Amino acid sequence: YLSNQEDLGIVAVGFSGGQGKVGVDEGPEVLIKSGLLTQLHTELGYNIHGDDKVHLYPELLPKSQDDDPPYRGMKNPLAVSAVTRRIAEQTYEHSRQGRMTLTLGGDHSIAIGTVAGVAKATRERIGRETAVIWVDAHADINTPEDSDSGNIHGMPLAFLTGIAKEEREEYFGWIKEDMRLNPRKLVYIGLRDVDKAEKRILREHNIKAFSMFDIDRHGIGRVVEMALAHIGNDTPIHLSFDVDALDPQWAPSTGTPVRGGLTLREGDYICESVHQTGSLVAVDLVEVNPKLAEDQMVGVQETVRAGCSLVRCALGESLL
Ligand code: B3U
Ligand code: MN
Ligand code: MN
Repeated sequence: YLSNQEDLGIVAVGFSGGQGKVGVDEGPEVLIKSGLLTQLHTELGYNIHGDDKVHLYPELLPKSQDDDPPYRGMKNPLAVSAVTRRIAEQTYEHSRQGRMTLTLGGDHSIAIGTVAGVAKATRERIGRETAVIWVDAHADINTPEDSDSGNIHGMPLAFLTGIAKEEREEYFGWIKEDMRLNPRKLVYIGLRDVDKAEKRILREHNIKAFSMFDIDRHGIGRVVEMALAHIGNDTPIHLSFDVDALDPQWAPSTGTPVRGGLTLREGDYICESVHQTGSLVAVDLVEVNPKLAEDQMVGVQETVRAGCSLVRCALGESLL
């Protein structure tokens, strides 16, 4: 194992500034209230580190929208940059100590912090580059200039890989070389809503991506096998799971649902397989928004159950 299997560092991030819909900041609270951390402790035997309180980072947020005007077309750039910088410190601290690191979001912009912090810690701890498996309906690799929405949750991988460049510290210039993700170590699973400019980036940088088409064609078993083969053995893996990778049938309570997604079993299978490698060092679960669902009660409950299942599978529930 590339992380200590007894110790789990938790970062619960109540943050929604990477996109426009309120409610995703309540995701971690709902996941925790449903008993997720208790299950991880009592059923899977992890020692839980880090406060179980949800971080809202009020001291880092600009006083008003007027204090955080768009920059290069990005919305809430100062807030997202400051919060993700702090998250990077939190995940770095857990990961440096060899803990498996679990981050509950929040929108997917928070992965700027989680990936940066874990990448730096893993470089220092075992001298290796971390690979990222990004499970998502979307590619989240828009540069600010390419983005139609200006939402930073559609950009994290552009900043993490260095494809989007920025000098100013307060606008993600804090992401230094030792925090970066090598584009060759990035693999996607589940894509089905990718912008034109993002497709060009994936092609130009030769980034490995398995879309829903590939899953239909080869089956989830073969796709995961190919994804892991691309990463290679003994490479630390950070699994960043956007709940919208699942079909809205399983996870309706999310900001940008896209039909034709993964079944819950396919999602769980990805998580189980990644756990089984023994190389997992960090997991993110993001974009659970309890305020969004056609049928509020049923939809939220289903999404939360699905999210908890994914996390438990990634942390070893299915091992016999
Ligand atoms: N690619 C679009 C849409 C999107 C990305 N991530 C989500 N939605 N969740 C964008 O806004 O960049
Ligand atoms: Mn995403
Ligand atoms: Mn998504």
